Amino acid sequence: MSQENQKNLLESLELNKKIKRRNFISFSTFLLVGGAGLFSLKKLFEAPIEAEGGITSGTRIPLRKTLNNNESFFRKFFSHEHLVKTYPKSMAAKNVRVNSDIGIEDKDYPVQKWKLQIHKSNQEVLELSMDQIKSLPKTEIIFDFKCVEGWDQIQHWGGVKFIDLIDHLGLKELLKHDYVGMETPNQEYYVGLDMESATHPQTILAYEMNGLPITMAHGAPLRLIVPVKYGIKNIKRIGSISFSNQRPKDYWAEQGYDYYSGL
Ligand SMILES: Nc1nc2c(c(=O)[nH]1)N[C@H]1C(S)=C(S)[C@@H](COP(=O)(O)O)O[C@H]1N2
Ligand SMILES: [Mo]
Repeated sequence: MSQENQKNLLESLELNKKIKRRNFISFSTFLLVGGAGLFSLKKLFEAPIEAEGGITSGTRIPLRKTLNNNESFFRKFFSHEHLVKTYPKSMAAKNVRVNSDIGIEDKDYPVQKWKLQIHKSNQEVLELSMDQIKSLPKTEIIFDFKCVEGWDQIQHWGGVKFIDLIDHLGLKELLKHDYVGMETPNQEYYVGLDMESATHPQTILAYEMNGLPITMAHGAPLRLIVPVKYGIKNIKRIGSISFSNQRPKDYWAEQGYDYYSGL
């Protein structure tokens, strides 16, 4: 072997060693990082599931914490100073879109006999007729109604602000709860709302659409219009309202949709 060749051989052996050392370091780092990842995953899966009973239960607590933090951020963002954009009446759709009809399929539902039930915390139930509701101050709103399925439409609704109704009934104590639950009379569709959104100044219990009584398909005689939320929360044909500190059951949250469903 020439001296030149020998030098090359020695150099390449040296290089091989270096590569081996580097490979060793990378591989160890890989093991360490991977191991740490597995460890936190293991911790996550060993973490207790959120207490049973709540609709969002079934999520590991560390994940639930992140979701809850996001939610409190959005709650502040949609505080009562933040109003949804409104439009002139002339821009409101004449042919108002009808979406799903869960809980309101019955075409012969006796609207005349309908009464709104308000469950007070002490098991007492208050019943209100449509005339009583209509005697309260009326609020109208023209806004862009948005459905999670990807459509939106400028619509004109009229009714009583949820906050005004509670106020006029002298039930402000009930607003100390964290949540409001609403169900159709047959209890087949139901929504849960955080108190901030329920008492938002643009949230109304609507009995009019384009200045006329709400049609059956749109939720006669009374439906929720909560402009800070997607359509799914805007329950048609409200039968009862209740208050709680735990999340009320929510039809679409049970199907995996975001409980909050804010815009
Ligand atoms: N009772 C009841 N309310 C409901 C629904 C429903 O299926 N049943 N669908 C929701 C959805 S997904 C949307 S987008 C709106 C649609 O209201 P609209 O039919 O008046 O357009 O109602 C919401 N409220
Ligand atoms: Mo929707």
